[in-house]
Order: sequence, then C-alpha cells, then structure tokens
Amino acid sequence: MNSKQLNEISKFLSYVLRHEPQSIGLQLDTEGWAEIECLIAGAAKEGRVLDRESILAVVSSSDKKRFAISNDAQYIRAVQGHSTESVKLQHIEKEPPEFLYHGTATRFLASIQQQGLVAGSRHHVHLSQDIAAAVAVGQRHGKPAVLKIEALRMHQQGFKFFQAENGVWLTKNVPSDLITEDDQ
Ligand code: HQG
Repeated sequence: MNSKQLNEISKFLSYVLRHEPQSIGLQLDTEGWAEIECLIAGAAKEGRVLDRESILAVVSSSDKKRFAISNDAQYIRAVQGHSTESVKLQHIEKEPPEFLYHGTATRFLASIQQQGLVAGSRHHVHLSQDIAAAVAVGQRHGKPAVLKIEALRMHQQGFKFFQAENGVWLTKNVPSDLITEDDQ
C-alpha cells in the first residue's frame, strides 16, 4: 500500500473512531474501543473495502500513533482527539512540564486572547511538548502561531492535565493570562 492510500484510510479511521461512528453503524465503548470486524463490516456497507491487514498497516505507520489495537487484537481505538459523546476516555492524569505549546492560526489570536483556549467540538485542548509539533498543528488552520502555556502554574492552580497514549497533552481549557505568544 502506498502512503496516499494509508493516509486516506487513516482519515477515515479518525472520522469514525473520533467523531461519527454512527455514520457506519459502529458502536464504540466509553473507552473508545470498536470491534475491528464490525468496523470492516460497517465500512463495507458504505462501499468501502477495508481489511484487517490494511487497518494494521495504518496503525503501525501512523506518524503520531493515532490509533491503538487491544491486547487480544480484536479491538481498535483512537487514542485522543474525540468529539463523539459516546466516548469518555479515562486519560492518565499527570503533572505537566513547566511549559507546553499549542499551535494555532494567527486569525484566532484575538479571540484566544479574549476567551483563552477552548476545546470547541473536541473533548480537550491539545498541547504538545515541542514547538515543531505545535507549528505543524497551526499550519493546518492557516498562518501558524505558537502559544506558550504556563502548564505547571495552571496545574498548581488546580487545572487537570492528562497525557494520551501518544504523548499529546490534554486539558479542558487554558485561561488567557497563562498564555503568551512564542516568537519561535
Ligand atoms: C482554536 C491533530 C478561537 C485552536 C493535532 C485550533 C492535534 C480558538 C482550533 C489535534 C479558541 C481547533 C487537535 C478561541 C481554541 N478562539 N479559536 N478561544 N480556542 N481555538 O482541530 O488543536 O493529526 O479542534 O487554536 O496534532 O488544531 O488529527 O484542534 O486552531 O493534536 O491526529 O480552534 O489534531 O491531530 O481546532 O488539533 P482542532 P487542534 P491529528
């Protein structure tokens, strides 16, 4: 399979495992797990030919380790990024490092300055430990801007932080007074 095909399947998996499982009649449990056989059958009903081998190829080649396979190899889930209400993933709560970064687009800066960072349709605001990852995330939305978050201070003020299996840091929202624009 070439990288374009892998990428296309990865986008489909993100869509059904994070956002719209019902679009192919798929059930996720509260930890986000879906039965791989049901995923294949649901996709087939929508005319999409998927097999276990290509799903496993996408999981193992994912640059950001977006998906996980259960120990018994029967289930798959997205490790973060959900918006579907059916999933309430119990991420591991952790003390964050002193600073974390968030990539956004310059056109959102005024609003972020007003409201702080909000999760929007997802369950969490996504933060990264390194600036390069934040730049790449920001680029998806337009001209990138990187925000530096005083994560440890937030934590000391009682905000909870979680780390997903793939290293992405998550929190519910970030108040604007603990955000500065990083000039990279
Ligand atoms: C912005 C990718 C205006 C926020 C990445 C972002 C990530 C505000 C956008 C993951 C705002 C939401 C998530 C406010 C936040 N006013 N705009 N008050 N607060 N925003 O896609 O963080 O490749 O939901 O800055 O690596 O871009 O999919 O979140 O620009 O980890 O695996 O609202 O998606 O991972 O956009 O990306 P998104 P995100 P995957």
